[in-house]
Amino acid sequence: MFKKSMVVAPPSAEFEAVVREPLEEALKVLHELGFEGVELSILDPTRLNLKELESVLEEYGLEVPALSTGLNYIHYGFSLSSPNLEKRRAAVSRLKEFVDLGEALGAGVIVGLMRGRLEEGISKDKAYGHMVRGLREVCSYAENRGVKVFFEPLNRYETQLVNTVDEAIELRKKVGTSALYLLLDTFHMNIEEPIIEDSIIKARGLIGHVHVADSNRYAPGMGHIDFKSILDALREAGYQGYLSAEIVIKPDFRSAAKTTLETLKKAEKEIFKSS
Ligand code: LER
Ligand code: MN
Repeated sequence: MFKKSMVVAPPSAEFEAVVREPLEEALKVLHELGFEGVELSILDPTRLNLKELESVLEEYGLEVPALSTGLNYIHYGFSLSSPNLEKRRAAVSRLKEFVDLGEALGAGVIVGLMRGRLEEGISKDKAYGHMVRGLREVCSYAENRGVKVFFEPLNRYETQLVNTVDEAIELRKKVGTSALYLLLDTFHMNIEEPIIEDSIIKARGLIGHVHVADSNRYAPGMGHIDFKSILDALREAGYQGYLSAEIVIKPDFRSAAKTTLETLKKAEKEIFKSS
């Protein structure tokens, strides 16, 4: 059985595939429904009151498997591959601040949108080089603190830099660090991977975190992804981390969270019964 979490962002977040509710209310609902964790999507980790956060996490018995950082690209344009030196520096130092928070919470740090999109005035090779150097700096900082960095292949409509599992494995070799793991997101995989299950198996040993969403990015169970088959592949690949729902909320938070859990638990029951 996999542990489950959901991505929760501040209500002001300009990204739709997340829960946007006041944190404490969101944690209460996740706890009541039976989630084990919460993935936190945060803009500025240095402005967070760690003591307060730890106490509310403890109150609801929730872990934080991962910290989602992409709002820093969406709201501020911080990007590891930007042609603008200031934006690249801001991305690296912000990711290091996330590593500090990750160390305190026992959470991994996600690099998704913060690798950036290919911007005007820079070649793909040059942007890729910036991304690799930025990741090296962040990963060596993370390695020294025992924190994992979760790099997420994103579909081609969100970035031109690293869309597939193959490309992410190649990137990992180029960065040359043991702190870098892959974050597999079923929504992106459904667009980019020829056969999702085969790509999961290929990533064996390197899977650090998993985002679940159905084909339409609604809750698992609301589209046409076969979660039994996906979870079976994750089990076969030896993955033991979280399934974290990063979904567009429809019709409302509580129902979407319930549908997520029901779908994943049903799939798990079938897999673990047959193994
Ligand atoms: C972030 O985890 C993600 O999946 C991206 O789609 C953000 O745009
Ligand atoms: Mn994702």
